[in-house]
Amino acid sequence: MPTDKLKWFRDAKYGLFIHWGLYAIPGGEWDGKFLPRGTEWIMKRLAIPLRDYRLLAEQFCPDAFDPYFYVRRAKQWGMKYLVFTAKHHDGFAMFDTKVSDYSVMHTPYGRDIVRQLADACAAEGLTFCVYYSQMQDWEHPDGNGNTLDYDPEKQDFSRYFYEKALPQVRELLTNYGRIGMIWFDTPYDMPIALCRELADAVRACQPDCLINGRIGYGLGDFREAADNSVPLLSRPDPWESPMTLNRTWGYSRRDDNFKSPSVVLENLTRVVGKGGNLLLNVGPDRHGRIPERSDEVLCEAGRWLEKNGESIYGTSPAPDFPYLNPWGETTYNAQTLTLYLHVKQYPPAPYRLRLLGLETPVTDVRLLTGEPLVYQQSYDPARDERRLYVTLPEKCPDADDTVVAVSLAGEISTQKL
Ligand code: H79
Repeated sequence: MPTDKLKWFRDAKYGLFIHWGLYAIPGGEWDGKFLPRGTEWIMKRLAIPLRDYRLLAEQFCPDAFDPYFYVRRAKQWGMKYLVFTAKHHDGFAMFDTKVSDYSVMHTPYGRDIVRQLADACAAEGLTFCVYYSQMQDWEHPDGNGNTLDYDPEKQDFSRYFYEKALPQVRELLTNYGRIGMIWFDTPYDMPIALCRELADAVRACQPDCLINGRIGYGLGDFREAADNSVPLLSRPDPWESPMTLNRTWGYSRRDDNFKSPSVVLENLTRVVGKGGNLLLNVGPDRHGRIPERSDEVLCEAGRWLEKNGESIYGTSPAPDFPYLNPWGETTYNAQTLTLYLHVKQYPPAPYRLRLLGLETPVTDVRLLTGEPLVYQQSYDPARDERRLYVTLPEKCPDADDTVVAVSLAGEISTQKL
């Protein structure tokens, strides 16, 4: 039997995305102009010429960067893998590359960030993954996207591909130990033959390294949802939802629109309940510091996960229920035949929850903390409707998400409308 290289990913459920590069220095502001979203796009969106943008490299000196802090925090936050932007669309490599001078090695800091994070992840037992923007590159004369400095008519994309993208991807997969996954982005109009060549190169270097769906043309190992999007329906194959904590991936000096811990948990249970992983982003500042509010929110969500982790990790995709539940989401463990009800809108007196459409007989209902709950399961033949009622304690045990564990007599099945 071949080993299932997707197993770690299937089990992980929750990962940390880190967007960090030169764009952390302006943090969304340039010459009095301000970019409200997507600060990592500042060069392109504010039409900054490459000769000006590249001067940021002379200022890159993150005095507070500590890879172990990131990795330990990711673990404390309940995350099982880390994806780091080795190179974003701006083309600047956060690692030691031999094929370009446009890298962290040519800054006052002068040390390989990818190496430090890879080593810290290996030491701490977190799966290390890299983001690499394979098509857009606003520094290379033949990369995609920089129409300000370069004339698209004169570009030869394959030159960029063979001179920079392919060798850099090989460097990442050769020099940093085991890479759990390579996260490609925006394939757009990259020729399919080159996408295939890229996938083959990854597999030749590290056959177990996963490739995300944004390599394009279905060549990846799993499907990537659109940025900041949660699918409506459950999918049985592995997939992932990448999401920001505020409204930007890169650091912003002004964006304070952070999700609350409760909204983070709502997104996590929604994604996990439909069979996916949540990849949640932080954007460190120019010093290498994680914004304080990001840390607070993720710590609180992490404390919830410490208590309620069994309702997230090790769960499996389940069939959809026929209706949205006004009280919250469900997750399911196929090994233990347990359905978890995540109660976010606590019902008013008489504190009764209703779940329609569960066909499998229920054998026991209790709070995740162990307290047994009164329940009633019924079938109404006139309506052809299956109902489960659960009576909750009067006092809400956890305002962020109270978890109810429903034990089932067999594999879950649900009614369709
Ligand atoms: O790396 C993050 C984004 O920079 C990248 N994908 C995630 C993971 C991405 N590349 N392209 N896009 C997302 C789609 C285009 C988004 C844009 Fe915008 C809308 C570019 C300009 C307007 C986001 C919002 C960036 C600036 C404002």
